[in-house]
Amino acid sequence: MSKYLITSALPYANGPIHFGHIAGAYLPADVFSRFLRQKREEVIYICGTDEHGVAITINAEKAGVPYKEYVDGHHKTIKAFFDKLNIRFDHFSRTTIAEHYPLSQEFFTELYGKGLIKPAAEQQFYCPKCERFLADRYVTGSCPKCGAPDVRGDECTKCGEWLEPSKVVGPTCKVCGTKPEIREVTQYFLDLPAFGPKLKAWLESKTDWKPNVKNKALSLINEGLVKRAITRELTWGVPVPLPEARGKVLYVWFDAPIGYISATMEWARLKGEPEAWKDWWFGKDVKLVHFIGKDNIIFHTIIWPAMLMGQSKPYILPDNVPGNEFYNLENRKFSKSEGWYIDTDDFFSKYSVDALRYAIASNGPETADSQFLWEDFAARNNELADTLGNLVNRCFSFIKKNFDGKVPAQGELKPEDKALLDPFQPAFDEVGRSYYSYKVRQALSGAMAQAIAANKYVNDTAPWKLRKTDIDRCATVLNVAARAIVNCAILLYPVIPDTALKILAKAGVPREGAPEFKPYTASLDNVALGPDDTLLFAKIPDDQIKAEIEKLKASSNPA
Ligand code: B3M
Ligand code: ZN
Repeated sequence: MSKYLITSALPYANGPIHFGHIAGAYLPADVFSRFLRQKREEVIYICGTDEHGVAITINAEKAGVPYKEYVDGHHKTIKAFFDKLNIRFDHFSRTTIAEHYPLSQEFFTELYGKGLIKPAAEQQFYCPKCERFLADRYVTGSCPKCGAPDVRGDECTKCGEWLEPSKVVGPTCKVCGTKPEIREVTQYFLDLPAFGPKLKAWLESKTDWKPNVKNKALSLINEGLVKRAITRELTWGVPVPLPEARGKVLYVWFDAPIGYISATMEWARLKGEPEAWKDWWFGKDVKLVHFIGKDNIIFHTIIWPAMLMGQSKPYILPDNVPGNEFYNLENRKFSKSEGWYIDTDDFFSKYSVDALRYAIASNGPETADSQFLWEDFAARNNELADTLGNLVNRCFSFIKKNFDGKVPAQGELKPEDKALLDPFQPAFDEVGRSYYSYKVRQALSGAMAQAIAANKYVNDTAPWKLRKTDIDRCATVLNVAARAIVNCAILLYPVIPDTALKILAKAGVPREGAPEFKPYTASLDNVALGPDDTLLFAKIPDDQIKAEIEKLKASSNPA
């Protein structure tokens, strides 16, 4: 038994999130933590919204809303979206809670005290009209590489060129349009090169990481680490805890990962054990696992571990950083502003959450970019309806009709019964190994193979015929089928938790918390089925999917 401290990247409280985020950092973590709870491991799953940074201040200003009010709104929307999708955190916090500021400042102060953060002068744009320094995205101009107009100061959104405000051609202040002047300003730099050898040795010791994550991190080190400015001229954020640094805040990427810890502190405080967070963050036996998208690799494998290494308190380092690739929508990036998105209220008024979770998980961006395709979604939904839904429905309604609603007692097992039931133990072993190693696609195909086998078993044994010719054999077949159904539900629980629990309730199986991840061995003889007769999944007709695709194309307005 181990203890697992699981996190998902903290989404910016700067707009709604979409299925692409879900596929990359949230569903995989939810599946992993649900599975670990089934294995009776000790788990906490922590997340929250990332509420600082220039992208947020600009949008709040544009909306004419105070920063706090702006992030409050998005925090709520994002939380509700996770609830809807059954992403079940132990705690969902935010980086504007009371714990977060002093903790972030402590991280800075420790590194500063050790000389691992140092001030240096930098040339920066200053808007004389707004009377402030312009952080990266407050400067706009045209891209020096592709010439695109109105690009951001930090990155050309057209050609992807990595920019600095000083490289932009014809710079103007994004707020008032004034041409800014260059002024010298002091910023504070994290000395990443000082951590290079230690980071490298630590990364090289990781034998079970995804190759894409480990290789990316090591190649960044091999290319040579540079000092990074970790402060900004802003009024929104964690103030730099130095008297000479008035008006500066910590760069959002410095304080954001500290949010994992402050959220755990808040979780502990709310449950009335304010010190309990230390059992996790200082626990030598705890495995810290950060689920992220690939664009966050550098922060979680280099900068954040360096920040942790530089502390004198005994923080643990990440045990693993399962980074996923991107998940698009019908061959393009999800983009609400470009009309290339799915209206989630509309979606969930028609389709099931578990069908979506299943579709995303069976085709997740584990090793390469993947995407939501409407046709694929319908196929996965219909696969669930045809395999699992149909199996459950035919067996249980047959039992209700012919055996008084109780699973009939099992007689002696024949070879074909054993051929269905015996493979469950190896299936649990194999599917379990896949879940443990973040291979959800593989886990799902192993689990569904059992559901397919169970369907075939019911077709081949044909209990509806046996009812007239051999009622005892009919009883045994249904008992065996019911056991197979229960086992399939347990195998699939991490991905389709609601459905799995519904199936267990339909089967009259008692449970506490997540169903334990092992073959179900208790007798089912004469167990009364639950009262619920509703169908698990409705099939989606082809023309409905065609209409969805048409609707998407009609709303598209490429910028
Ligand atoms: N908010 C970036 C993102 O949402 C950032 C992640 C923070 S994780 C500590 O992709
Ligand atoms: Zn200005």
